[in-house]
Amino acid sequence: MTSWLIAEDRPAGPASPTRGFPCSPLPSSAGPTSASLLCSIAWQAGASPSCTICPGVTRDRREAPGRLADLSFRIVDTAGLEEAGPEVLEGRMRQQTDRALTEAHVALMLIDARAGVTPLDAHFADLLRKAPIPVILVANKCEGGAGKGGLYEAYGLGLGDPVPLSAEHGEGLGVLYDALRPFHDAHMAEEAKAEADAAYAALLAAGAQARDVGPDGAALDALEPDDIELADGEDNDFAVEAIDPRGERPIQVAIVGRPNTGKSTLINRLLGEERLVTGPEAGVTRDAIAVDWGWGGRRFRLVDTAGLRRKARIENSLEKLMVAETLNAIRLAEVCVLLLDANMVMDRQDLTIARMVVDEGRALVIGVNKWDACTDRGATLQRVADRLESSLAQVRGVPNVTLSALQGRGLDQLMEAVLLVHGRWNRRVSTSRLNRWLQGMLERHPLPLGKHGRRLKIRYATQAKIRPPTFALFMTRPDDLPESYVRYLTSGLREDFDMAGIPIRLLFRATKNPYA
Ligand SMILES: Nc1nc2c(ncn2[C@@H]2O[C@H](COP(=O)(O)OP(=O)(O)OP(=O)(O)O)[C@@H](O)[C@H]2O)c(=O)[nH]1
Ligand SMILES: [Mg+2]
Repeated sequence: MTSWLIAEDRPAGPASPTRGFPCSPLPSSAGPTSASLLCSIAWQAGASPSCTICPGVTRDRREAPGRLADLSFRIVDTAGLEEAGPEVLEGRMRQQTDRALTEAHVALMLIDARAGVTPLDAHFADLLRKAPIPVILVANKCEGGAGKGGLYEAYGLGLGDPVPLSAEHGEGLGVLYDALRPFHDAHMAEEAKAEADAAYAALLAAGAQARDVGPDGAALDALEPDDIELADGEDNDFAVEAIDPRGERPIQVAIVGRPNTGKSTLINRLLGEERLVTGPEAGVTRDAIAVDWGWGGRRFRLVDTAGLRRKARIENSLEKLMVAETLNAIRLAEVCVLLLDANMVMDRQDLTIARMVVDEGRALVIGVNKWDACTDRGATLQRVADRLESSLAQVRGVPNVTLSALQGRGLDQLMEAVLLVHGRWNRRVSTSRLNRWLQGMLERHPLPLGKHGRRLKIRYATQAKIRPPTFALFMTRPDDLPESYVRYLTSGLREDFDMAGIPIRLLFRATKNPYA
């Protein structure tokens, strides 16, 4: 797929909410932005990148699939191009942009045509001219013929003819299409060639295998690729197998926690590259960023999230949006890793986040990070265990793993725990087993009398849903069932069907005749 980078002069301005494109993420104090272009295109493609609507927000690079008529591509929206060293945040944001510049096939530089060419535009045009990537200059905010002055000025930037566009109004996309088409075609031709090479290599490999197992032992040394006939579609299968041996969807894992606990560092370490901006400042990450990754033969979609501060400390609408985005990431996740700082484990905010995860019915793993810097390991582990027992008893058995994202320790154990809870979260219990189990539970502790003086009866149970495991129980007078009995059943299910640490849901349904 062609990959396009969108860059623009985006001084990290003070964040303030703005009106704007319904699905417009981020930046630029200059108004409709690269991000609104990203969204405009991605949105037309039917994709819904998770977006916020504040300028100057993005720090990481964000990616979304896009489509413009028949062109499909991956759009990468970047933070600014400020020149600074890695010791400051802007410098680390810039590193992300530089990396995106080396990976993309073409860069789109956006200027605000109504504001005209600014000195900053000239500066960035200079930088992009030196970058190893073709550039298309886009003069944005040209809706209804506005911004003509800026459009003409843009010729002076030395980046070729500017494309007049209005990202917000969706005008000028045809001209953009014409500008992009040659890059798309060139890339497709390259891909076709690479595919042909891969198919050729696969044919050679198939030839080698055939020689190993040939029924008559005949050597196939002289075999040419053209001599081997593949059944219809077989070559495609080969390609698919190489990418996705099990044909499974990636397991969606959100990394959540308070600010500064090492969430982004953890994902970088797992990926083995500096994909996300990290740093000692609290609140570095602002967008939920998803990256695909493989481990142990499985595919994962790791989602970095903005750190969650205590509700009382959330001051502005930007933070509220960040919280909303993190919550959304939790809802979309299958497993959530709650990352703690080993020197400040399990304070109230950690517990609040853990409860959010459980209430949303997600599987939870607790990662005690910064173990390398932990001053009292024994006390830390004791505190984690005590707090889980006292405040999260409704999901007894949540695994916790100590790790150091910085040093890359404990990562395999963390991923094993993720797979373990994912398996439990997907647990399915057969109806016959479930009802045998239910009879045993009812015999051990008979149901109490209902408010009308008759003994309650549970007649039948079945698992209605997995992810999280949800059981429907059909009974007389469900409203009379005491909470303690619900807990008895839930913890029995958890223990007897190996679902430790998993939120389990019980739905009680009234049978038709309460007197039966
Ligand atoms: N000693 C130690 N420091 C770590 C470890 N993991 C992360 N850090 C440091 O903790 C700081 C915060 O790391 P980030 O990865 O940016 O934290 P985050 O949770 O993504 O922070 P926000 O995005 O602000 O929520 C950085 O200075 C990291 O170098 C670790 O395992 N050990
Ligand atoms: Mg972060």
